[in-house]
Amino acid sequence: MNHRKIISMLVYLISMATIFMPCYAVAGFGKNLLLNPGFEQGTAGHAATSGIQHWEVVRENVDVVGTYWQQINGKKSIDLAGTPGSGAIQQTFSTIPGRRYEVNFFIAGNPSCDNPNKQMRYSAAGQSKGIGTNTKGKSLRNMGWKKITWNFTANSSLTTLKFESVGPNRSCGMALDNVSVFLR
Ligand SMILES: [Ca+2]
Repeated sequence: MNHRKIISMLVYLISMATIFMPCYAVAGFGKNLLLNPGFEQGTAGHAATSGIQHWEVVRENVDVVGTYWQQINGKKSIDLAGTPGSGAIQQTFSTIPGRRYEVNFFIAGNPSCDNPNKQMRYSAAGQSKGIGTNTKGKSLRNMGWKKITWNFTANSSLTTLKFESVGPNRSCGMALDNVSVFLR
């Protein structure tokens, strides 16, 4: 291989690297930005105001539910209505202002008590959405977990994703598990 060929090959390799590298150099690409996304770290228990690793309980309390109901992923999930309480939890992570992020999570409703209509609101970067589910026909062994997808645009280098119980329920509320945030 002569010098010219080596140089043209190097130019080609560098230009390819320049084309593809930005996709991978951006922080968080292809990786869930949340820690303890399925609430597995920490102990199951009622009226939790702390102890759910990497998550902060920011209003009243939530329940960390174990074998009590059918899980969608792992061994624990959250009841946003605590014992008793209208709970809210959040986690903060690094983001790139102006970029879109995809949020995925699973919801169900605690069918044991309270109004069968379970409601919550979720928010990030000043954008928010309300959601409801109904526990009619559901049971603790047939929770009817469903996946929710949402997108937000970051407006800061740090973003807080928050889930809060909404409505009158203070003991049996929205069940939440398996949360992920991906850079789009
Ligand atoms: Ca879980």
